[in-house]
Amino acid sequence: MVEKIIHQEKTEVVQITDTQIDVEAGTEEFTHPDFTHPEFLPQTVDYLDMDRQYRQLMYIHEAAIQQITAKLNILKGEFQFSNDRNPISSICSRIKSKESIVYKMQKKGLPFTVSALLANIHDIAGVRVICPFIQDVYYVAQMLARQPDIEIMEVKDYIREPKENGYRSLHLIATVRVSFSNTVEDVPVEIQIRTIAMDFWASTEHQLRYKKDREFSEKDQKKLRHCAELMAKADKEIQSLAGDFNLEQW
Ligand code: 0O2
Repeated sequence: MVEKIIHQEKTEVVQITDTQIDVEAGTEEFTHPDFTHPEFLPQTVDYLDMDRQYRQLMYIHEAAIQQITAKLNILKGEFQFSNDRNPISSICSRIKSKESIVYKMQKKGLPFTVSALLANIHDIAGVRVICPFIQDVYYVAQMLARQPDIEIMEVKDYIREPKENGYRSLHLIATVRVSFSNTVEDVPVEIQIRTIAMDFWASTEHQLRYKKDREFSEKDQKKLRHCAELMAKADKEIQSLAGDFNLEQW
């Protein structure tokens, strides 16, 4: 059942259904709001090492995180008193580290300029939502898409189509409207939504991946993929148990 269709300007139609999210993305590139407006960022030199400029940028994204997190906490709180159970287990967030930004820009072959950063890196602000059941993941995405000041720009459904290494998660790139003293800006945030089992796998895999003195062998990768399959199987069985117990679904 199609719950909501969001028509975005010119290029995209995002359809959110009970069990899936489809995006037909157009060919135009994602256009970032103009954070370089003189009200915000004095455009003296367009280099990332301009400390003040960089800190201002991070502040704008931090504000967007606060906005999304507040919305999610309000939804979580609402479920606490009005329902038997909660589709949100926990919420966490991070601002992408400078090292991670530089690494990603290098990987994409981008020049180290503010404009290249804003046009190409959309996960400076990141929020992660952990849910008990797979169905909750899509429900949380629907709730966010229904918010009037949030626009879903892009959906990557790594649950329906897991990454080759076994990674599963629903990723949304959304903009959230943030009011500052002189302007209102739609700031991009990457929202990762996944189950407890998916998060267990991703968090441990992340730790292993960043263990610098050991490379993943073919055998390690196979083991990890196997663990991801086990998590996926557990998620499916738990979801079916939820049905057997008539646990509230949305
Ligand atoms: P960190 O430390 O979270 O900043 P794109 O943004 O489309 O140009 P990208 O960044 O590959 O390309 O997008 P994608 O696939 O949506 O991944 C973004 C984030 O998802 C990653 O951020 C991770 O947080 C998470 N992620 C993606 N794949 C994996 C994976 O295989 N394992 C784990 N544990 N996490 C993953 P960063 O920038 O890699 O890191």
